[in-house]
Amino acid sequence: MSQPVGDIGLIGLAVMGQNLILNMNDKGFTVVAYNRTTSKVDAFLANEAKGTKIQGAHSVEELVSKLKRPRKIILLVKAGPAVDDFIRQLEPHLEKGDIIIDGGNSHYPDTIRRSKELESKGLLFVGSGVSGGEEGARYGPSLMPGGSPAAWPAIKEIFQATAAQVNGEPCCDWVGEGGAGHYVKMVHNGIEYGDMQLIAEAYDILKRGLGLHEDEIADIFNNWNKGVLDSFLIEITANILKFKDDDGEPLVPKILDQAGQKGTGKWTAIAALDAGMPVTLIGEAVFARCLSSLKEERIRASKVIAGPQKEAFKGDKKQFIDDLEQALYASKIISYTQGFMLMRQTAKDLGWTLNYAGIARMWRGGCIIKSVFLGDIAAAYQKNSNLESLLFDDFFNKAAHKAQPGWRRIIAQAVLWGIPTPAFSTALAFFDGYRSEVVPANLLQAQRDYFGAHTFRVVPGKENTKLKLGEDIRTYHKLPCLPFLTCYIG
Ligand code: 2AM
Repeated sequence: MSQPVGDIGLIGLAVMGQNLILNMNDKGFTVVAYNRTTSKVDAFLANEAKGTKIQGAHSVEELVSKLKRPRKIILLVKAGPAVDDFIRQLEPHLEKGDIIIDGGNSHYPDTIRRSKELESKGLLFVGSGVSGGEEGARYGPSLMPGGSPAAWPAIKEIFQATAAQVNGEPCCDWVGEGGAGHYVKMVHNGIEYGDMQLIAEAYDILKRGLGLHEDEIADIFNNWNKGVLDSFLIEITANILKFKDDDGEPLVPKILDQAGQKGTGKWTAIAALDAGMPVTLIGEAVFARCLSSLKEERIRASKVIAGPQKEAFKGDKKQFIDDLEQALYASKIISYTQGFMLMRQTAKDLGWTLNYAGIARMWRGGCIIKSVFLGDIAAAYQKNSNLESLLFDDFFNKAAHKAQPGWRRIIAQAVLWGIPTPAFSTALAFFDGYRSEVVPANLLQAQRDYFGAHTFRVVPGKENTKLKLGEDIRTYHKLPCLPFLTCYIG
C-alpha cells in the first residue's frame, strides 16, 4: 500500500467543512475529505476541490488509512449524537496519540466528557471553537482549540496557518484543557449577543429618541467605526442601515422585530448562573431576544399601556451622539469585563489554565466580534495575566471614567423617553455595584436570618455586635430593642 499523504482529515462536507478544507488546502496542507453521505465526497472532488491536492475517502477506514501519523481528524458535523457516532466509528482504526478534533458547536460539558473518555483510551481529543461562519472558514476563521494538551504541538502549525491573521499574528492559540475551547467559543457567542444588543439599543435611541432617519444613523455608525468602537459589527450595521428596498425605503424597519437564537447566548447565561458570576449584560441580551419574540403580546400591550409623553429632544444633538458613543463603549467594556470574569471563575472551578491575552487575540480577527478593542484587552492581560477584571487595568479604568458622564446622561434620557435600554442599563448597574464598597446585601442577610435563621457575619471591627453568629434576629424582635440591634448588624 502506498504511503499515506494526508496531513489532516475532515469529516462533514456541509459548506463550513468544505470551506475549511479549501482553506487548509490553500495553506499547503493535504486534506482528506469524508462525509456520511459519500455522494457529497464525489461531488466535492468533482467541483469545488477540482484541481487541488484534496483527497477523498468513501469510508472511515479509508480516511484513516490515508492520514500520516499522528492522525488528525476534524469533525464538522451536527453537534450532538453525530459527534459521538463518528468517534465510535473512528476509534477502532486509530492508534495511541492520534487526535480527534471536534470543530462543531458542541456544548462544553460534552467536550469535557469526550476528552476524558478518549484520553483514557490513549487517544487525544480537541474541542475547537470555529468562528466566522462560512466566509471565515474559507479565508481565515478564529480558531479556539482546547482539550488534550499533548495534541497542540501536533496541530499547531495547521491551525495557526488556517486561522485569520491580524498584524501577522494568527487568531488561534491553545485555549486550555478539557472543554476550554468550546467554553471560550460559547462565551464568545454570548459576548456577540451583548455587542449586537448594545448596537440595537443605540439604533433605537437614535431612531425613536432623536427621530433620525436610517441614512443619518448609518453615517453616525460609520463615524463611530473610525474611533474606539472600530469593529466588524459597527461596520456592517452602517451598511445594513444604508440598505434600501426596491421602493427606495430603508429595509430595516420592514424586518419583523422578533429575534431568533440558536442557544449559545443562553448557554453562556446559564454557565454564568452556575458559576455565580454576574454576567448581566449577556443575560439581558438573551432576555431582550425573548421579549422581542412576544410580538403579538407586545402589540396588545402597546394599545393599553402608555409610556411617558414623547417630548422632542431640546439638547445639543452632537453632544448627545458623542455621549451615546461613550455609553456604547463603556457598556462594551462592562460586557467583556463580565465575560472574562466568567472565564476566570470557570477556569478556577474546573482547574483550567486559560490564556486570557491569547483569547482576546483569537477574537481580534476572523469572527463576528472582531475589533480593535480586543487588541486593548489583549494588551491588558499581557501586562497582567492575573487581572481580576478589566476595570483594574489602567487603560480600561480611565476609559470607563471618561465615558461615565455621557453614559449616565444617555440612560437617564432613555428612561425619560420610555425607550428600553436593558443592556446599557445593566452595564451601568454592574459598574455602580462593582465600584461600591458597601452594597445593601447586609439587609438581605438580615432578612434571610429573620425568616430562615440563615445567620450572618458581622463587619470586621463590629465583632462586639450584640447578636452573635447562630443567633436569630427573631428572638430579639420580641424584645423592644430591634432598632438598636439592626444598627449593629450593618
Ligand atoms: P450528511 O451530508 O450525510 O447529512 C452537517 O449537517 C454535516 O453533518 C453534514 O456533513 C451531515 O452529513 C453531517 N451529519 C449530520 N447528522 C449526522 C449524523 N447523525 N451522522 C453523521 N453525519 C451527520
